[in-house]
Amino acid sequence: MEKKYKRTLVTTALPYANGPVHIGHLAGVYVPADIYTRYLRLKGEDVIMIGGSDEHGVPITIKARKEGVTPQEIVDRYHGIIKKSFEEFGISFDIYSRTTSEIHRKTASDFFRTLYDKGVFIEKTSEQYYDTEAGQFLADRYITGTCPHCKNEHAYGDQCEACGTSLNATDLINPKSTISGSAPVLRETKHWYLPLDKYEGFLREWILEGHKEWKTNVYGQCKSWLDMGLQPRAVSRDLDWGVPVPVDGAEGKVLYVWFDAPIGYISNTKELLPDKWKLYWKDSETKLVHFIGKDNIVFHCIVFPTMLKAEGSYILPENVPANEFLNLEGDKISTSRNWAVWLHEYLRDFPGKQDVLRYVLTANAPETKDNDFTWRDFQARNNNELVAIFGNFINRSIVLTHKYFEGRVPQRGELTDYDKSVLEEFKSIKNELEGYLDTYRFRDALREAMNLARIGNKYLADTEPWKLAKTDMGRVATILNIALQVSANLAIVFEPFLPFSAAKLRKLLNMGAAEWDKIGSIDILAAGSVVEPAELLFEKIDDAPIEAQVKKLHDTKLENAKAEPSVAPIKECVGFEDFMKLDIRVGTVTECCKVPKADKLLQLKIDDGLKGRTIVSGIAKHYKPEELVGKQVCFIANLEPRKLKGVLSEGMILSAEDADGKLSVVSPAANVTPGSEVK
Ligand code: B3M
Ligand code: ZN
Repeated sequence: MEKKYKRTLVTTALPYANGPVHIGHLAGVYVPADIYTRYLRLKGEDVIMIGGSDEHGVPITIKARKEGVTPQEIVDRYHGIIKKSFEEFGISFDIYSRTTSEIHRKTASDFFRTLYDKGVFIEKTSEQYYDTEAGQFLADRYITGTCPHCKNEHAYGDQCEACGTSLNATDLINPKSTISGSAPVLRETKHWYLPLDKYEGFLREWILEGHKEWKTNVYGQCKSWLDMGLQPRAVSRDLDWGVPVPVDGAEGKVLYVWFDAPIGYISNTKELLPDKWKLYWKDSETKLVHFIGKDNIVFHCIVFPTMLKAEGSYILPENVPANEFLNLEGDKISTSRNWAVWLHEYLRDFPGKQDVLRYVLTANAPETKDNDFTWRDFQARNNNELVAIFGNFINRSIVLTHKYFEGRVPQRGELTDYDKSVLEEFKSIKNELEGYLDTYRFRDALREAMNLARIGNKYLADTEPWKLAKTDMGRVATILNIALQVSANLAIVFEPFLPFSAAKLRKLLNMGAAEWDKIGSIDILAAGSVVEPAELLFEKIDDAPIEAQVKKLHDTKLENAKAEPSVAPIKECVGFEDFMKLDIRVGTVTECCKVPKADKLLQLKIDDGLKGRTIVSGIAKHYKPEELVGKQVCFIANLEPRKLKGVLSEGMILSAEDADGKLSVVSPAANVTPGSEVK
C-alpha cells in the first residue's frame, strides 16, 4: 500500500527531439500518465504533470551533420512537432518545455557542481578515439569499421547491426571516423564517474525491500541490475553539444545526456512554478511518479535516484510504472525503418479521432508484456466497442428523450426490482475504478469504465422503452431518467481516458464540469433540465481507410527489403572435420501436435529408421501439425537432447528462414529410406 500524500508530481519521459512521436510513445508513456493525472485532477487533488523534449545527445548531432544544419535547428524542428502532437492528443501537461532552455542549462550545471563539490564523483582518465583531422574526440556512433565477429564492414563503434553484437569502439577492425573519414587515434581523456557501486546498499534497501509493490517487470529489472553488480558510470562526454561540464579544465566536455535529461524534470518544474517548485521536489509529502518505457528503467530506478540521493535534498520516486513495448503489426516499432504510426500522420488520416486511438492504445496497453497494435484491431474496437456500445447507448438515450420528452430529463417514478438490480451492479464501479487507477492498471480501469456503458446499453435493450411509449409513459420516463443518469456517469468516468468525447457528452447533457465524487449517483441531472439534440460521439470506420493503412505498411516493408541486404552475412569458416561432426539424417514425420502453452512449438514423432525419436521444433507459426505428417525432414541427429516446455527434444529439424522470418522445413528432393545420412 502506498502511503497517503498531499500532492503528486507526475513526470513523463522526455522524448528525444530527433524525430516525431509515434503510437509507441503514446501507449507506453503519455496516455497512461495523462489518464492518471486527469484522474487525480478530477478528484480535486494537487497534481502537476511535467514533460519536455530531450534535446541533447549524440544522435541529434549525427542527424544535424547528415542534414548539414546545426543541432539547434534539428531540436527546434522536432520539439515543435512533438509538442503539437501531444497537444492535439489532449495530453494535458502543465508544462512541456525543453532541455536547451536556459533554466535547464543552469539547473543541470548546478546539480553537477553540487555533486562535484561534495566529492561524489570519481575522476578517471581513459583512452578514447580522437579524429586528428576534425580535431575532436569521437562518440562510439561516429566510428565505423569491421565487426570482429561477423566481418560486416559497416559496424558502428557501439554495435554491429548485422549480427547484433554490442561492441566497444576499440573492438572494430580498421576503425574510421565518419566525420573526416580518417583513421582515428587513441588519446587520453578525463571524465567524471558516478560511483553507482557505492550506492548499491542503499538501492537494494530502497527498491528491493521498500518497493516490493512496483510492477513485476520494473522490480525484476532492478533486481537483476543489482544482482549483476553496479559499476561507476561516466557522466561526461567529449562532445560540443550539451550542457558544458562546469569545472576548470573541462573545455570541450559536456554532461552525458542521461545525466542532464532527468534533471530536466526539475528544470521544467522550476520554469512552471518558480516560487513553489521546491514543494514538489523536496517535501516528503509529495508523491513523485515517473512514467517511462521499459528501456529507461535503469536510469529512472537506479541512476537518477542515486543522483538525487547523492545531492541529498530531493525526494525519491514513489513509483515508476514503466510499460513494456508496443509492436506494430507484429514487428518492433522502428524509427529508422519507418515502421511506425506517426501521430501527426494519424491526425491527418483520421482527423478528430484522437479518442479512438487513446481508447485502443489503453485497451491494448503493453502494461505487463509487449503488445501488438494492428489496424484490424483498431477498427474492430472502434466499431464494436466505442460505436456499438458506448456511442449507441448515449445516442439512444438522447434521441428517445427528444422523441418523448421534448429534450428534457424526465421525472423518475418508482424503481422496479429490475432497475434496482441494474443500479446495484453499477454501485461498485467507482471503487473498482479507483482500485485500478491508484495502482496504474489502466487497461483494467478502462474495461471497468466500458462495463458501465455495457450496463447502460443492456438496460435499454432489456427494458425496450420504445415499445412502452403507447401504454406506459410513466415507465418510459423512469427508464430514460436512469439512462440519462448513467450517461452522465459515463461523462465523468471517461474523462481521464477519452477527454474529447467526455467533454462533448457533458455538453450534450449540459452538466458542467465533471466531479469524480458523483460517480454512482443517479441524481446528477435534474428532472426538467435540457438535453441537447443528439450528435454522434463515435463513427463507424470502414474497411477502405484501414486497408489504406495496411497497404502503407506493406509498402514500407517492400522498400525496406529493397534497401537492406536481405541475405545474412556468411559466418566464419569452419574446418571439414568440424562439419563432419554433425550427424544430419532424413526422417519421416509420423505424428505431430502442438506443445501446450507454447505458441511457437510443435512436437514431432520421427521415424529415423531406428527406434524413432521425438523432436520439438519452433515452427508452429508456419505449419499446421497435419501438414507435416507423412513429410520427410532433415534433422540433426546427434544434438545433445534438451527439454523444451517439459518435452525432451532429441535433435533439431532443419529449416530455411528468409529475411521476413518465414520458415520452410528442409526435405530431400525425393523420398529416401528413413535414417539416410545427409552429407
Ligand atoms: N530521451 C530516452 C527515450 O526517449 C530519453 C528519455 C529521457 S527521460 C529523462 O527513450
Ligand atoms: Zn557483426
